[in-house]
Amino acid sequence: MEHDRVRTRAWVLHPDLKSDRDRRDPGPALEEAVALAAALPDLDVIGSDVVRLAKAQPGHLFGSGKIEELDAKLKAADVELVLIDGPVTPVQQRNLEKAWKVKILDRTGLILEIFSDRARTREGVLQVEMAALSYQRTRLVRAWTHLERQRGGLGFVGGPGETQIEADRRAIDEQLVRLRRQLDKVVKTRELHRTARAKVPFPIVALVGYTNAGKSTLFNRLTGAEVMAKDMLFATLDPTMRRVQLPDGPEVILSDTVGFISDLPTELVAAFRATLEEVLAADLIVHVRDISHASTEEQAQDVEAILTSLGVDDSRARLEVWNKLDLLEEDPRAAMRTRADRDPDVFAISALTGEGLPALLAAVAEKLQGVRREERLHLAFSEGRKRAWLFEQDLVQSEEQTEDGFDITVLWTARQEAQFAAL
Ligand SMILES: Nc1nc2c(ncn2[C@@H]2O[C@H](COP(=O)(O)OP(=O)(O)OP(=O)(O)O)[C@@H](O)[C@H]2O)c(=O)[nH]1
Ligand SMILES: [Mg+2]
Repeated sequence: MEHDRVRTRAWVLHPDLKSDRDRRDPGPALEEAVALAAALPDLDVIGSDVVRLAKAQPGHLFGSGKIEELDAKLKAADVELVLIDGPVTPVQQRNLEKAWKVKILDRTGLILEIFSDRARTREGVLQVEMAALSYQRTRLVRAWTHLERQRGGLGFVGGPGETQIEADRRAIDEQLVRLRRQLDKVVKTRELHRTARAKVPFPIVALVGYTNAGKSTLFNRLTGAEVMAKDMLFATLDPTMRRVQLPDGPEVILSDTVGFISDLPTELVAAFRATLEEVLAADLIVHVRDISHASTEEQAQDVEAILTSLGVDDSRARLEVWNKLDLLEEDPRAAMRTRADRDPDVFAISALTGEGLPALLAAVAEKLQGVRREERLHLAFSEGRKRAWLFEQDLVQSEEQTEDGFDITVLWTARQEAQFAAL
């Protein structure tokens, strides 16, 4: 007998909606949905299908013929959970659960489950809980008319259904307020850490990118750290930071972050905003892409859109990394190198074999040089503490003593200048 946790037999469906303007290539989309499902422990993905649809049916999402056909399949495979890779309304969910006698989870629900499984820090746990509750709250509202009918109420305002929904909603709101308070406390503690970190002289370099692009592998390779790098979506959730000495360059702080994905639930973006914004307040953003992936262009666009929504604009120093070069055949690999070479801000690499890393590191050093400006300061003798800080941070290029103090030439980033001003 097995004594490990009960495993759930799951099936993945990707609705391919003809009416969807942002329709994704169904093959890779289904593959990604299966990988998402596999990212949850205790799930066995038995099978998967793309379901072509002219448009979503309000009641059951799929047409009746399709529902019967799938019913037979699901029964034969003894499926208990169906993951639908897209939005499913509460009404559609109920109806499909009844028709197939299975549990239904939609894409947002699945991503929330994964995040909840991965969260390690107190902050991460609280953020995921808040996101899940906010999501539940929207489902309550939309389920309302349906519940009214279920309970046989007349459906006018003030009926028994509304009272129940109102009560549920209030309970969620109260819980959200409690979580928010706890989170604020955690964030305050972290701010203390951040102030400590602000004293660190090094420029900050943030690795961002689509989930599974290879950020943690690159991070590990550059820092010698053992951050979980796995062929698993959302392996990394909480940001990790490490010091790295660039060859022929400054020491920097490298940060690894949670991966992005298309249709990232808005509740999650909202919940993780504070953490992400802090990470993204870096001096240099390095966008890591899996260049061997069939949907690499779409993934890059999704990442760009999320970065923009988080307030990272074109003014920020940026590099793009085309990772997993080793997975390409020889000819496309050579072509990719040539294409990357044409753009001074693009680097083709393999985090696995180490190919292309020296050039990338040199570019990081050079970019950081670019974001640093030279400035002349005059400090009075009484400002010894400030002067000491500049030396501690290794920002001083040259110094001359004058009658009333020091003329100092510094080389610093805007972030370092702001730190100096706050002293
Ligand atoms: N062949 C090859 N595989 C790579 C390379 N870089 C990363 N991988 C693999 O890709 C998978 C994902 O790598 P991770 O480093 O965990 O990706 P990530 O971007 O940190 O993913 P999340 O934390 O989920 O956002 C792992 O199986 C890695 O071994 C590479 O250059 N070549
Ligand atoms: Mg990672």
